[in-house]
Amino acid sequence: MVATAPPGTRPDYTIDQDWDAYTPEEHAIWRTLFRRQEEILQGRAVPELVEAMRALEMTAEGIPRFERLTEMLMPVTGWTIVAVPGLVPGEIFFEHLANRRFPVTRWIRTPEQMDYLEEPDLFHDLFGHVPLLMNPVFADYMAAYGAAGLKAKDLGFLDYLGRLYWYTVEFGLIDTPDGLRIYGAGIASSKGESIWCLEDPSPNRIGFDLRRVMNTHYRIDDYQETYFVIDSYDRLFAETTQDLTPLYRQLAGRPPYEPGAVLPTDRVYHRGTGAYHAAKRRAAE
Ligand code: HBI
Ligand code: FE
Repeated sequence: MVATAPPGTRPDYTIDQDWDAYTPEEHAIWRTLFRRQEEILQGRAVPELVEAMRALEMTAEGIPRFERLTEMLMPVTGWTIVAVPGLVPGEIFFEHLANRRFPVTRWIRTPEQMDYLEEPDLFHDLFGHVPLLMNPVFADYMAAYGAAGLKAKDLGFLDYLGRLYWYTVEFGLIDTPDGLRIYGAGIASSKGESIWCLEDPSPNRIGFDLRRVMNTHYRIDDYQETYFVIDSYDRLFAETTQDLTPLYRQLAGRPPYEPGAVLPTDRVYHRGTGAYHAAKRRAAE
């Protein structure tokens, strides 16, 4: 679903952030979310995520100014922050990423949406996605991903890249000497999933493999049944800058794996019990 562009949206779907228009209530929602998530991420997210927030002067004080973030981000990895009204068409999204412009949704969730909302809001995009753009390797991966998306679009293989994005940029885990850590924005911006993805026995935790990830369905409405674990951002960059066309052709026609599948070829960090999603399926019957 793509947001219909409200009046004043430019052809590339960007708008002005209009920081002065945020209400005290909206700043208060940012403060509540920031304080809660910053606490939860201690010891659960990669250290560079919290370090980057400090470097970007992103605090609980209030909603950051995109221009100020861009001033600090641009010299480090060449990325800029652009305001958008919400989800933008895939091609526009890839075009922005390929040109090192990260689209950040201007609106922030309401108090009723505090724990779950289906579309990315300002907190998801700023708190979840932007800090890692300060990491040079991850920042290069995101630009390479955008370029790959523009190529895949012409080839009709966007689904494969959508899954890659989902299982890395949104819901990725990374192996560190201190154990598994969160780097995916969809987890980092979510209270429940930040704890659940690492500590609950229910989900699988499986070593990242490009083919495997590109050919595995994901959940958009609930916690993931499987989290994929990388060993470095370098690996993501290296695999995404190769020519993916032969890989797409190999995968075309093979039915994707179910989200909860565990294959004999998988490097299994943790084989999940699946109890959480099984209980949900029973409750839905
Ligand atoms: N638009 N603003 C915005 N943010 C996203 O994360 C986003 C998007 N459009 C499409 C999209 N993500 C995904 O479908 C990508 O896989 C293309
Ligand atoms: Fe996102």
